[in-house]
Amino acid sequence: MSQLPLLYTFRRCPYAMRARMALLQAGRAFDAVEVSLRDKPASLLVLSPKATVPVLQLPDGHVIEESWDIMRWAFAESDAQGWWARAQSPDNLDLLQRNDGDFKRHLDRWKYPQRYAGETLTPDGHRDKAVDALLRPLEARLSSAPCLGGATPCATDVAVMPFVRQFAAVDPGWFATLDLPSVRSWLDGWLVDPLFAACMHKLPAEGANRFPPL
Ligand SMILES: N[C@@H](CCC(=O)N[C@@H](CS)C(=O)NCC(=O)O)C(=O)O
Repeated sequence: MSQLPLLYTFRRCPYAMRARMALLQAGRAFDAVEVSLRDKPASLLVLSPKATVPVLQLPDGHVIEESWDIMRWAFAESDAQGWWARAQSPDNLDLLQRNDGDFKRHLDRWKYPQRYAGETLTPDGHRDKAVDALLRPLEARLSSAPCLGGATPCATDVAVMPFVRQFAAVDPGWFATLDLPSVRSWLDGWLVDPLFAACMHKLPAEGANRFPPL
């Protein structure tokens, strides 16, 4: 087994993006396997029968199966800049819950209506619910500080950003018309941030590869 932690990841998965950004920001070296969600490797299924990504296998064999828990592990050894500590405020935990709960649920039902037959809301109804669930409270927060961590980012920024990015990309023309100026400039900043660029490194399709550090 690898002497480094081994991350099973999928480049375009927002949960995996948040895990990769946390590992990179915390300076944790890791190997990574790019997973095809249609053809998951047997080694992943053995480690984690629920078979979602990201999954982190530690050198001692311990397995972490949830993205937020991987982020917690990433910052556990050293959190000199308070990325993890500042993510524990009630406001930030509330945003995380909104993101992973109602926002994600409505986003999926807007983006992939064919997967959700029998919904009472229309796809656009889900889109609007997603705005109310996360983007309005996010706008309120970001209108008084540039980041969810305050003057500098925290773990909540990188936990939420990949999902807002996904939402914005469904219909960029419509997103641009929303009265969410602070969310838009926060997102635009993240899209050109070196941490985000580093987390989007393209891995070879095969095997475990050292993930390049920040
Ligand atoms: N609660 C999990 C959710 C992870 C998740 O749902 N990942 C998606 C990819 S974005 C997945 O692996 N889905 C399984 C599949 O598509 O087979 C976490 O936070 O890590």
